[in-house]
Amino acid sequence: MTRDTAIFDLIQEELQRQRRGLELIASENFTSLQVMQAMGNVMTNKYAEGYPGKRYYGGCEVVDKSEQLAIDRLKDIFNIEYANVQPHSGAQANMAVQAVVLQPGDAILGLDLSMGGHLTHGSPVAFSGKTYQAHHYGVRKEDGLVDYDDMEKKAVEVKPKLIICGASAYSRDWDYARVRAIADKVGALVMADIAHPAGLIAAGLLNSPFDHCHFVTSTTHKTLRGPRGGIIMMKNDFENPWGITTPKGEVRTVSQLIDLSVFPGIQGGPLEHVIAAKAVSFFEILQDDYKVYARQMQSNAQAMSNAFLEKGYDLVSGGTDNHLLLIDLRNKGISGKKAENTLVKADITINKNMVPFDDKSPFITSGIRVGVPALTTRGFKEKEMKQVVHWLDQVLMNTDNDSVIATVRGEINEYMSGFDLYPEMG
Ligand code: DSN
Repeated sequence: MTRDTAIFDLIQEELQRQRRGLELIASENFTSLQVMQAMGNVMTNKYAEGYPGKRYYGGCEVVDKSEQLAIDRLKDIFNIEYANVQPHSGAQANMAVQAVVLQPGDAILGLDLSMGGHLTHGSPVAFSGKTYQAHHYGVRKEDGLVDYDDMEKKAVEVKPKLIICGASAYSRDWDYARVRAIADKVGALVMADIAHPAGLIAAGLLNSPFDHCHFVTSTTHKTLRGPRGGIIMMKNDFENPWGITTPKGEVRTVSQLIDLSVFPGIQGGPLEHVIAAKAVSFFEILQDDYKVYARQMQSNAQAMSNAFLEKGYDLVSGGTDNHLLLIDLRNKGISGKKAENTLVKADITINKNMVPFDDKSPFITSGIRVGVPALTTRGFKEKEMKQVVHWLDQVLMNTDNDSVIATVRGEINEYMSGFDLYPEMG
């Protein structure tokens, strides 16, 4: 077969891009080589609609074992009763849970996207906002922390069937017990989307949602450092409160409904090659050195936070508990868009991000989000974080000075050559 050099050349180009730059996108990471190898395997050839032991195709005996291993390892990581490892992404995980709990038009309550929330938590441009009647709580203007009083007030007003906690641009921990108390008051169920902090929760460094939230969803590729994908978890299974039965008239458990919601509800054949890679990443998380990595992520984010504060940057909520920072650039007179576009010229990748009570559009934004999972994987520690902030500041203070930007890029490229990334790939 003729080799597709166009694509393999681009893969090489992307490897060089990842190697030479500072990767600060809070939702990105570098998987281990074995996670990546497990993703490119013969299991991609296999159809396996259904679940281990209950498939619609023959020849699933091997992928059954691999998927079961992924499920068992994930259950071990979080000490939980139920896990579904098939969602192709975090969006599908959230969609599957919502499809179990909600009927079209039902009310949901999630953190506002412009305050750090996520598209799948009821944004009008996403399925959740189009299908359900979405309401939002926010963060407090005075300190940038989630406004649980606002959540409670809205919950009492709109009586949501589902309250969603979790965020994609929030640097503080969550009070899951408070969320559950609010939900109980109005008869709602709770879904925690821990896509961002999952790795820190796995390592016991942040509050665990499992004792308080009925459903917990996550992606696997952010702080968990696995392949791109989604997962759904429950600490305890329970009988469905909607009286849904099997064809034989037995009341289904909620875990059965979630399984059915993922397949055949919203997905077809599971990506068994990705599930194998999820299993490998779960194996890695169960090793002691993952805890060391997670602790380093948290220390690095704190070191970065202190370095930004020393240089007069305005951090939403004043700092961080997790792996990311949200920086309001208004006092520096730069938009998020300008910052993102200029930093990338110096091989620094971040994303522009709205800040709470932003006066700019999502295409411009007043802020940027920076995160440390990827650089921590590269081996960066607190000392290197200070250097990173120094470079960011130099570029942000010289957005129209191409010579300063080029000098910073040269320094970064030289520096990064001292931190291996996939040396086996040549
Ligand atoms: N797009 C992801 C992030 O960057 O946080 C969330 O889905």
